Amino acid sequence: MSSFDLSDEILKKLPKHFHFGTAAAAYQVEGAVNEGGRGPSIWDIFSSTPGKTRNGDTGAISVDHYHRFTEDFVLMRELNIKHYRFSIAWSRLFPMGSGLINQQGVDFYNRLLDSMLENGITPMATLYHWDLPQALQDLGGWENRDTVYRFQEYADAAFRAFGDRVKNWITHNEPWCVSVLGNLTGEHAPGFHDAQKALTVAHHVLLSHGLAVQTYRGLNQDGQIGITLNLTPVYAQTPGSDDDKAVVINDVFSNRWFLDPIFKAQYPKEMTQIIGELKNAISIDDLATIAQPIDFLGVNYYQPLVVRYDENAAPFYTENVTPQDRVTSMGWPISGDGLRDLLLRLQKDYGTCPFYITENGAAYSDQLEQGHVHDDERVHYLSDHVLAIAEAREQGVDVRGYYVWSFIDNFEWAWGYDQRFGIVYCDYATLQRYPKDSAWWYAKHISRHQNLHMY
Ligand code: GCO
Repeated sequence: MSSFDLSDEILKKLPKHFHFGTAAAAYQVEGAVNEGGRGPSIWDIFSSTPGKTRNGDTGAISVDHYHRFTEDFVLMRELNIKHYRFSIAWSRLFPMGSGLINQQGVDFYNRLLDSMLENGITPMATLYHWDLPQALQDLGGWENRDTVYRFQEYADAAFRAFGDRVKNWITHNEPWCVSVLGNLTGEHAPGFHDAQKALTVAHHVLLSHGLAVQTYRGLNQDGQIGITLNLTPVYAQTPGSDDDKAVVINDVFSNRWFLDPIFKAQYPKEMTQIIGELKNAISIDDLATIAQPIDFLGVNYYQPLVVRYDENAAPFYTENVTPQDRVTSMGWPISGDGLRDLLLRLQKDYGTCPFYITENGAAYSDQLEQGHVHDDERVHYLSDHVLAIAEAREQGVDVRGYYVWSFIDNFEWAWGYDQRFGIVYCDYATLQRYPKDSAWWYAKHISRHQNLHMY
């Protein structure tokens, strides 16, 4: 028994059908970028542009999940993991972003899904995890309203092809990152530095979400659909002072920019002061389309934010003062309480909605020693965050699942292969997989949870 083991009492607070899963994304794990008729995505182009990723790393091979998925699902089964969140690469189904469907791409995901199901693993599929077909970027990407309709067609094709086996759908992963990292800070593909672009892209991504939900409803499939946002609780350094203004600003920028249109059919009025006015992109019915009822909200949570107000601080008069005493190797502060607070806040401000924690996890500088990785810090991290979910449930929040990011170490975007988030270690020289101690910890908790709910 390790000091990070959760008690039976805690585990019992998670209901019988609670999803204990892991998550990944196509470009981060698949590799095989030139196989099966796949077209290039913006991440192929971005990562192979000098200076954009650590060590010039790309996802061209990654962990070769494209060829090794059976091995990965067998290992998942050995680790008692019965839920897997993966993403579909748009450019495998539509190499040019639209037009005729590429049957080889459909066949690949058919094989992937069949293998998952044979191993007793329930899929949760994300339609867009940042890999826009480059052919659509060449026409303006998400800044071009046409991309919204191309996404709707792609979503329709995916629902029709895979909806018999996929009952859990996520339209988009983290539109904030798509907009801000891709178009304002330029850290991610396509790499622009333009606030107006970021606003327009966010709006179009949200609109495409609403249209995809409508399309899904129209097909009458027996599944559920939602969206995944990256969210963070924001705290004032000194509550009751000017720092409260900094909280409002950061909360609008990090959370409400996406939550308000989805749940309330409006943008926060403070948006205009914070990053500018959304010009020309909105048509009259857009907000109603964006606010389609969803079956669940996917929450990606990694870290909290503590801020203070400073009149001279650019760009938003706020300074991040989050304590840095316990951080992961990404430099992200660790707080399980932050996840509990975030869930309570979502329930309070946006009403009762089923939640899945669609990503949570941590990177550490893991060392492979004789086939083992002793990643106590990650075990500690996971334990704190599962506990936070149990606490939120106890206070009435309907959290239905927890997906660890990630199953296996993989291509961490601009960080390349420098950051390891997996509960399974990948030796990139041999592509051999080694479950870390955290994987065994997770396996043990899943099986204990199952046994507690046997009757
Ligand atoms: C995310 C990303 C993941 C990252 C993870 C760690 O949705 O933010 O989906 O792709 O790898 O968050 O940074």
